[in-house]
Amino acid sequence: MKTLTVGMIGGGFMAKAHSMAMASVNMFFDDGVFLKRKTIADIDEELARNAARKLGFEQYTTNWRDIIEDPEIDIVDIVTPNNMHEEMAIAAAKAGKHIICEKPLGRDAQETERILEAVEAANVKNLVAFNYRKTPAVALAKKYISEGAIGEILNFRGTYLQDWSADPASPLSWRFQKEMAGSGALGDIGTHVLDFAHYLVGDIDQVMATTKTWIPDRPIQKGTVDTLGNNKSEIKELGHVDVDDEFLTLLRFRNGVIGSIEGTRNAWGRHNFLTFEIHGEKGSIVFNYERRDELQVCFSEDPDDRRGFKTVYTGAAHPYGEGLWPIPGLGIGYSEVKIIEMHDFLQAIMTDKECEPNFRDGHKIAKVTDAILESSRLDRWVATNLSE
Ligand code: NAI
Ligand code: SOE
Repeated sequence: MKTLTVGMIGGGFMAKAHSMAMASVNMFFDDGVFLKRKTIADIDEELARNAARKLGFEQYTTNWRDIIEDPEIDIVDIVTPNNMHEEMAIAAAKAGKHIICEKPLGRDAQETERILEAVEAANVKNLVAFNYRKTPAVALAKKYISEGAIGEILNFRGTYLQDWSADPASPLSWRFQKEMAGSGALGDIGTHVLDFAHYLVGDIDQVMATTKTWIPDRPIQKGTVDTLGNNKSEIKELGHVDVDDEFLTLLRFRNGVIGSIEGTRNAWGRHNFLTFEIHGEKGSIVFNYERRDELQVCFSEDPDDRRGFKTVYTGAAHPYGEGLWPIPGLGIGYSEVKIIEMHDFLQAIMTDKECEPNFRDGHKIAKVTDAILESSRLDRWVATNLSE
């Protein structure tokens, strides 16, 4: 068993998810690697100390560069707000560390291009955390599509609807500030659906979009962690939201497929309503992350009196089934999805293969994201220029 040593930067929500995956991955998959959680960094000292204790790190620091400069550290895991990804990822690449970086890879495609250049020059493994494509049902959809089970794809419809910011009292965290987030619902949740589209259908060539900010001002939030609307601010003063609350976009894929995506964090009653529906010449596939054990499929070749959607519950017979629970329906959760992501990252390191999705994928998604914002501004179709 090889040991690889980890430094994690950021001590909030994703620090917990990634640490849990690091602690559990060996219980599910045999990758031949043990991850030693050495150092966690957070700018908030109390938070860093607590994160180290709770998440199983040997030590903490308030200076993330301590992690970069530590020669024992093999892997840097970046789970900070989006504005820090570029500086941290480039420094980690220059120090020769393998990198996991949360999505979106950067605030815009200029940043992601520089990050991509750095990892390619350093030849280090790099994974961008579009974890939802690791859900077994989504990997199964990919398998059906690759095997031609629904024939040539005609269209892709995606949504990501949440409601944690629908209340105007939901505070002005970093996610509502362009300087830190880059964009709003688009970069935060839209990028996950764009990743589905990119993974399952292919490159997006053109977009026609509109964006909207419904709640222009919110109470200023105390502290550096975004509590996602769960704690109302004690501060009455309002600050300005300068990102989108909602976006809609039409898509033209390079292979001729057409599609649409919509995303909002202000849809009361929707929590993690991340869906896609794909129609092909020979059938259809439907997925909803709120029912993530299930893939709905319909095949045109079924007899007229039997044709309709059936539900496949993922289990041992499906992607990643060898490591997960032995009976379908026991339940795939966010934890399992993050464990699979970690397993794929370790596999890439151990077998010297490219990570999927990697920073090249993250850069492509950033180019599409930029084009969506540009299209909304210009009120016309905009090219994504993915091949440049
Ligand atoms: P969070 O607000 O819960 O935590 C961010 C942490 O980073 C805070 O503890 C903050 O103090 C720390 N931080 C800020 N600047 C820092 C610096 N210079 N050095 C060290 N620490 C610093 O944020 P969350 O939700 O964990 O998000 C982090 C990243 O993960 C974002 O890029 C976000 O888009 C992504 N994310 C991805 C999810 C997924 O499903 N893939 C889910 C949630 C977030
Ligand atoms: C908030 O919208 C959030 O935590 C996003 O940042 C994640 O990427 C998403 O997966 C869950 O919701």
